[in-house]
Order: sequence, then structure tokens, then C-alpha cells
Amino acid sequence: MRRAVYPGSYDPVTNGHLDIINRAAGVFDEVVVAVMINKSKRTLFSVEERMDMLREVTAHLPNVRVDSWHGLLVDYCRENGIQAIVKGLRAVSDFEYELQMAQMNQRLSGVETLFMFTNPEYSFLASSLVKEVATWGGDVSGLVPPLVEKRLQQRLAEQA
Ligand code: COD
Repeated sequence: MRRAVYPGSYDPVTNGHLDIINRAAGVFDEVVVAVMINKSKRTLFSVEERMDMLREVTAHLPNVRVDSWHGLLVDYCRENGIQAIVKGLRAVSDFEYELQMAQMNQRLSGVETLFMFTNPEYSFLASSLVKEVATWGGDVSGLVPPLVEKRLQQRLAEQA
């Protein structure tokens, strides 16, 4: 079975992430979308909330499952029999850091990283930008799935 992990923060999941998930699900037998826990990073949504949103927006994909992990990604791969890491590449600025991580992960465990180029429609899209635009009342419809947009508005209203 060809199994891959697509790791990220997903705070929250955007249509750019979803596009990569859809495409990876067409290439691998199973894709695990892993919410990586970084306790030093302040997030808008809890790990459970991020996982719930991911589960809901990938419910139509039978070979996609959602998980979380605290620790090295390569240890997650080893424990779960995962042979490949999928990453999305938006721009040259993503490339340098991603190359470094891919080479480190390869060195640590032999696991390969496969890059998928962003859909041009979403090349400017990042969770951080979506949160910033939404915070100032900008329109994020079409950038995140409708249910994510709703939860984003709710969370920002709670915080106001
Ligand atoms: N189009 C295409 N791809 C996109 C888009 C878009 N619009 N937006 C984001 N992506 C891609 C990103 O490039 C990334 O590949 C993935 O989607 C997730 O994005 P984010 O922003 O949710 O997640 P990041 O970048 O914060 O995730 C970083 C990781 C958590 C994957 C990384 O820090 C990690 O692997 N941490 C685990 C600890 C570890 O093993 N460290 C050692 C690394 S060598």
C-alpha cells in the first residue's frame, strides 16, 4: 500500500491545502493529513478544532484520514509505516525551507518528500493571511471552505 502523510499546522485548513489533499488522494492509496503540534506556536484553533475541520472538509475522500502528532515527523512515519511525505510548494520562498526539511528528513530516516506545486488559483494563499484578512473584516469566501469561514468568524467574534 502506498501511504503518504501531508503534515502541517492547518490553522485553519484553506482551499490551497484542500487542493493538495485532493490531488494527493488521487496518487496514493492512503493520505494521512497530520496536524503537527507545536506547543511554542500560538494558534487560533485548538488541535481538536483543526482536526474536526479537516475531517469535515475531507469527508468525501475515503482514502484520507486525519491525525495529529507531537514530535518528529519522521518518527510518525516510522510508527505508521508511511513511505512518503507530501508538501505543497507555493513559491521560491517555500522552496528553500522545504528543501532543507526534506533533506533532513531523508537523512534521519530515508523517508522521501514529494512536492506538489500549488494550483495557481491558490498560490498566494496561506492560513496566516486568511486570519489577518478575516480579522480586519475582509472577505475570505472562496479562500477557505464555507464551514471554515463560519468557524473563523465565530472565533474572531468570541475574541473581539
Ligand atoms: N498551496 C499549496 N500548498 C500550500 C498552500 C497553498 N496555498 N498553503 C500551504 N501549503 C502547504 C505548505 O507548503 C505545507 O507543505 C503544507 O501545505 C502545510 O502548510 P501549513 O502552513 O499549514 O503548515 P506549516 O508550514 O506550518 O507546517 C510545517 C510542519 C509542521 C510540516 C513542519 O514544521 C514539521 O514537519 N514539523 C514537525 C517537527 C519535525 O519533524 N521537525 C523537523 C523537520 S526537518
